[in-house]
Amino acid sequence: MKRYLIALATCVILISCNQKKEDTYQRMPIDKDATTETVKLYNRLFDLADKGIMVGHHDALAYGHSWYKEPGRSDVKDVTDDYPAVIGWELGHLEIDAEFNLDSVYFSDIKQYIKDTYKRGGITTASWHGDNIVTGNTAWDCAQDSVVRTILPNGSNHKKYLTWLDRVGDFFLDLKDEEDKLIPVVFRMYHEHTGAWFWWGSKQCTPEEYKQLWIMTVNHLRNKKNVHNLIYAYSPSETKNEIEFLERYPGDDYVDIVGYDCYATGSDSTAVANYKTAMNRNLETITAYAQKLGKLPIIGETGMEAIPYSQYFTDAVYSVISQYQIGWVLFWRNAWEADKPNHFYVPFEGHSSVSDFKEFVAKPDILMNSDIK
Ligand code: BMA
Repeated sequence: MKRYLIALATCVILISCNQKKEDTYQRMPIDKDATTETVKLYNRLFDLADKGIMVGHHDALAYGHSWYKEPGRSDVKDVTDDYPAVIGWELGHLEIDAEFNLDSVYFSDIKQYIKDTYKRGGITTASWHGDNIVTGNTAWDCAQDSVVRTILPNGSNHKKYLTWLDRVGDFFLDLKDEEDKLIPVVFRMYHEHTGAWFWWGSKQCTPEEYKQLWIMTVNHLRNKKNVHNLIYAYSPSETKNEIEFLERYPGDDYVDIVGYDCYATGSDSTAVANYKTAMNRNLETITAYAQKLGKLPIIGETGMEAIPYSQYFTDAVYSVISQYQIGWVLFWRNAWEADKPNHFYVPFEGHSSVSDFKEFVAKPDILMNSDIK
């Protein structure tokens, strides 16, 4: 009886705590047990979207064009004197218990960068190019069309895959601030799945299998691992319309943020024109959907490799995105590797697009770290 009463009291307390959260905050993420900090961040993201569009950069603090691991440095900061408001990190190889990710950034360092970012009032998002569990090769090994099937419940790799998810979950559970509270993170998982270049892509699994993979992942992290500091972002590669955008959508109960990834491919004016068309089309799709369903729209990844167009930021990006209300635009990484000298998406000191980038970030509706503190 006593045990029953204690259990009952605990339930009442938990329900009233949740009730309080729902009363205090206008919006709740899909995880009804999300930590207060996560709910706060989720609401803050909508408030910030009312103010402007945040600038994001992938791997911003770990390395940049021709440098690696210099404390406090960031190519964006070198050029603009401010950190990006949103910083993206890559979790690929966490699943196989590696010490560093597939771009050679130590997970222990990523944890510290996330803590530093949080302390500065910045926002963290993570992507995950997890290996192909069937072949042991990278996420880009997409020759098979049965990898997802083997991962789903009853599949031959299901149990093993759950250990991979456990490692990812443990990483998120290890992100604590100075008060020992969990740091909330936007997890943009199984991205670009409308393309066919990852094992979870459109030619590698059926829409139903993809949805099941997503739902299984959320359920495992949230319900089994008790990870409650995540906001889930759905980010296909650019799509033609809402029908394609939603073909593999796991459902509104499993997604907080809707976005897309889109790159300018090529370097001439046609490349820029095509990019603007694709950006407009995808922004229309995601903002309309977000508006209808109360989700936050974002641009998960974008960029023009090596930035051959010196007005890329003000013309190709700003002139389009400023017409929409979105949370952020995240530019892809500036590779540090000597064999990838042209793999960069924001300018570094001396690059021909520096002044254009500065003009872009100075727009009143473009937000950097110091604008969101
Ligand atoms: C790709 C490239 C690769 C990198 C991968 C994961 O777009 O930048 O060099 O390894 O993302 O970050």
